[in-house]
Amino acid sequence: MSTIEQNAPRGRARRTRSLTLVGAALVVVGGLAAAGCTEKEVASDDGSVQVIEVALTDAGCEPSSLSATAGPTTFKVSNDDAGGVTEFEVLTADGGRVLGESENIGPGLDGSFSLTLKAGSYQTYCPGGSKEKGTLEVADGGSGLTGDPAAQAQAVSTYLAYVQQQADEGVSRTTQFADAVKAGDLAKAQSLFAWAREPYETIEPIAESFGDLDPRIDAREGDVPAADWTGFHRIEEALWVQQSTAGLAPLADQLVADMTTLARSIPSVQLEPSQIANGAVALLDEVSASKITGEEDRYSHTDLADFAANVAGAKAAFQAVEPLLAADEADLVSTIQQRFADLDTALAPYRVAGGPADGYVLYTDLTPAQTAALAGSVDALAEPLSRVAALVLQ
Ligand SMILES: [Cu+2]
Repeated sequence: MSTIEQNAPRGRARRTRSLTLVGAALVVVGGLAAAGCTEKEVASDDGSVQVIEVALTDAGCEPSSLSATAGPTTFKVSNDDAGGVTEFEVLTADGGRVLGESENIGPGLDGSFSLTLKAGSYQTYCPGGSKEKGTLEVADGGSGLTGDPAAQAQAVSTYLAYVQQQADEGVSRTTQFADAVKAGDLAKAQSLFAWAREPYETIEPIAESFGDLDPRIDAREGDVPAADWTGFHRIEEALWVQQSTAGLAPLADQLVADMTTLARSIPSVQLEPSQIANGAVALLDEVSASKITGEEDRYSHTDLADFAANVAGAKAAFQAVEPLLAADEADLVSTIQQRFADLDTALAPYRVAGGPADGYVLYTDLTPAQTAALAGSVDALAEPLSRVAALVLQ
């Protein structure tokens, strides 16, 4: 589980906590909303994006009843001083599925996420508020989306092909890792650990959409009750702290089984281009929250391998949706490409042939100044990348 649990240094007065991709497609919910008062700018014929501002307060989401028009929508979520409410979600009318969310927005922070809203009723949810649930009514916008459906479908299928390939590779690598664990070969198991994780780390936002699969595969100690702790990091703890493979066979088998379940579940994933773009940003947030901090691989210190995998996954997601950006977004595209290249350059000094973190040095070999410089490169990329989701909808 690599959702953000710790605040990473981002060097902004008001930090922006970004969005989490949720691997569920928006569905058309039957029935058009009554024409309520629409309070914010509305997607217009020129394809601009409507912006809905939501404040987190101790009472819950403010306002608690929202109106919008079908089309591309960016939710801007801010929290001035609500200590107990840090998250805003948009859910289906029955509350069964999260369609988009912005989380870890503590006092003084803000965040945003984008969705393509279809006409119908939705729930909003600000857990921890005195009134947690609210409503979102979306009226038919008439003209609907202006995007090219064939190009959008192509972007989704390009990305899902990448996800499937990574998931399959994850099964293969995890199987080899599990075999070393089960053979009692401590040195080999340790040497395969970072390598086995990489495919998972490239597609983690997708995995997170499958209920408890991500915690089963990737939870850290304390994320789940001790008796339920399984997956990569449970095995990592035994290999590095206990220096032993004793008793790990069932955990190794379960890890392979869970990775196999993930790979088999990919064909059922439904996505919209905006969710792919949101996922790219979510992967960079993973880097900031759990790799820059050395939190993720706290026993093996192989965080830089995960770091590189998160960035590779973000790049694949961006490349899938990049053809959907209008020609007049060429500057944004070249900025993002340059920042990916800059991040690669920033990582290059830590890449060593045969490095212990599958080609990288250990996290513990970095100085605080070096991790801060890497964090700066990640932030420099996250900022323009976070603007893509709203633009691919048009
Ligand atoms: Cu992770």
